[in-house]
Amino acid sequence: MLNLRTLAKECHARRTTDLDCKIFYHDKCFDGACSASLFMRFHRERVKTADRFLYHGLVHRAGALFDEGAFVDGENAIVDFKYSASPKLTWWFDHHQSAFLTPEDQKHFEAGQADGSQRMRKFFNPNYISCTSLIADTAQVNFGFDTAPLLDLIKWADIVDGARYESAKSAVEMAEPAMKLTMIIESSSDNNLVPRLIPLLTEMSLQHVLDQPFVQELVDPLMEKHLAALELIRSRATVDKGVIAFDITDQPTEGYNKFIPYYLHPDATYNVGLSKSSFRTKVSVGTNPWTPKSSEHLVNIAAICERYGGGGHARVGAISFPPDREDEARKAVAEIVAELRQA
Ligand SMILES: [Mn+2]
Repeated sequence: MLNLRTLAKECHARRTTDLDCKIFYHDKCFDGACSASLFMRFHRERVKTADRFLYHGLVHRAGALFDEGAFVDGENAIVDFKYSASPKLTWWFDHHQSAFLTPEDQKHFEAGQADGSQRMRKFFNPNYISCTSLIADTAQVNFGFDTAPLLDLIKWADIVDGARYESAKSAVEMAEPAMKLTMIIESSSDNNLVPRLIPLLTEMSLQHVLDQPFVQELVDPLMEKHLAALELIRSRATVDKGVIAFDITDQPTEGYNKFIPYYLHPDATYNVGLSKSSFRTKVSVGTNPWTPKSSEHLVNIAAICERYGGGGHARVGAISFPPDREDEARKAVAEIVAELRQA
């Protein structure tokens, strides 16, 4: 059966002369979906070497992140996700502080920049709030790409990825279309949803994307789940010395609005949450985006998460453990909570 299927695939590959560009993007992430969409439009308008675009979501998990076999023979692009030293990787854009899984990966990237061979193909800048804005600026400056029709998308990618919401209230009550789309992207368990959204995000307004029937039908049930998560976290969260901690591993979830803790406890500075989904136990560590504390008084969250094999940004990060390693995850939570309470 397997052989037949492989054979059928090979025959298909030989028949087709289409040039594929496969875009690997940070899955379950608004910026990841916007990055994939913007990259696709830039490639279609300015690079013009692909007949067909394919989309493949990537998530952080314990162990290997990339399956070498997923790369295609045409062009492969990774956006808003960690670097791969694979010779099959054509394009790479990332803005995460923890962009390299290993020092070898970083050396490989730096060698391509130093000899100039990859300088117009692989781009890393952790100063960008969103990967979408990194791709937009890079495409405009280096390739003459017109970003004018996409300014609203870029603005919202920055707001969402940079957690630059006006208030915890606006982030949790989600009146704006970008926030409802974020909720849908972060919590959908349908692997086909984001690949359907990606081509639309650079073609129509966010409101228009939200109004699509296949999107709209997801809103009400997710709002109900969102309110249930709000109540669950309300019942579990404890606050001590400015650090919120909660454990909802007994109620597996594919994601929750990460501003709920600050909505419930606006005076807290940090939040450490332990949750569980089908494929991982996740420790989420965050800084209250509305804290009055200045950045020099805040702890670097990426540095903490990296010590446990996770990563992220200065203000927010995460660590993934295999689903059956809850004990290790719980130990990490206790240590991180203690460290943040002392900070
Ligand atoms: Mn991002």
